[in-house]
Amino acid sequence: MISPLESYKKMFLIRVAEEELAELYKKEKIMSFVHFYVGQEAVAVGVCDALQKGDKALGNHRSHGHYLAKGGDLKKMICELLGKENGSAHGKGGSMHMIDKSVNFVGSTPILGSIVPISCGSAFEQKYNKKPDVTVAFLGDGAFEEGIVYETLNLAALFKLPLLLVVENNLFATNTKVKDRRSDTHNVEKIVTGFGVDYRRADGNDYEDTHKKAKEILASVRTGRPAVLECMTYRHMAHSGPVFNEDYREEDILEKRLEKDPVKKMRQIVVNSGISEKEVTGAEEEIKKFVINSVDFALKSKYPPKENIYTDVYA
Ligand SMILES: Cc1ncc(C[n+]2csc(CCOP(=O)(O)OP(=O)(O)O)c2C)c(N)n1
Repeated sequence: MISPLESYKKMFLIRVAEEELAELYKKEKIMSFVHFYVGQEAVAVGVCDALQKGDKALGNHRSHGHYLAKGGDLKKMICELLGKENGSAHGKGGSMHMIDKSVNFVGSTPILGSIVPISCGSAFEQKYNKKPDVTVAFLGDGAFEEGIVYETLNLAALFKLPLLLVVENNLFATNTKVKDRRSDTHNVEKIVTGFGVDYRRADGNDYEDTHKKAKEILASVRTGRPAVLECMTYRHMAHSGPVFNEDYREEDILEKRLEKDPVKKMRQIVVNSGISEKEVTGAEEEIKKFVINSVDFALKSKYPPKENIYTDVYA
């Protein structure tokens, strides 16, 4: 069993790493779009804590948190963002193409919905080869509106695949609200269950609720009942880049978001579990040091040599 402190450390690592990366972004050290995960940490960690080693995960354009929660290497991740050779894709993928087979992070792609059929293929392979593993795909509420999602739900139910789609509903797709994109009667649960796929909803700002529901639903996913877990969450930063506040979110004011800060909430759970304030602060200091060292390592790492320009490139 994973202790609350272990889970908190993972959430805190994601938070601090993202905040440091935001600083690098402002200094123009990252030469691509970056979609920060700040505010959604309880989803990645809550779900990944319920996974087993052999289980596979895929992500989207906002996947630093998914990658780290699945056991990814922070140094490799920062190198990848900076286009360095030590990166998880040798600096050729960048922020939106996280991949690391050593931790069964199959990959992430920014074309909305594109990982959904790939994750279905992965789940098909697991079932076909009688493996005990499942595949989990993380996607946003916007991506969940792509047509390919519904074709995939149909196939996953038909073939009884061990597939879990985790929908991170942060209420926005770029700057368009869910309620401006869907009819009043749109009902995700009815749509999903209409295909014969199980559905659960979790408070994605709350590690415990997300983890509990992920654990429960994964037990049946593992038996070949595909499912959707919709996690209600907030992103604290802009759609892309590190700006904190945006004027299109009038009903989603900053204070309301910060009140539900999942990292703050998890810290309280750790303290309530009997861990001393001193131990928690000590762990936080260690993580901050680790993040600073990792950034330093990435800044000092080399860019890939020119002769590798066609290596690992599909042509
Ligand atoms: C097929 C496709 N259409 C449009 C875009 C441009 N785009 C990138 S992210 C995004 C919003 C995604 O929203 P959501 O899936 O809810 O994820 P979030 O950014 O909220 O985490 C859009 C429209 C894209 N990448 N792919």
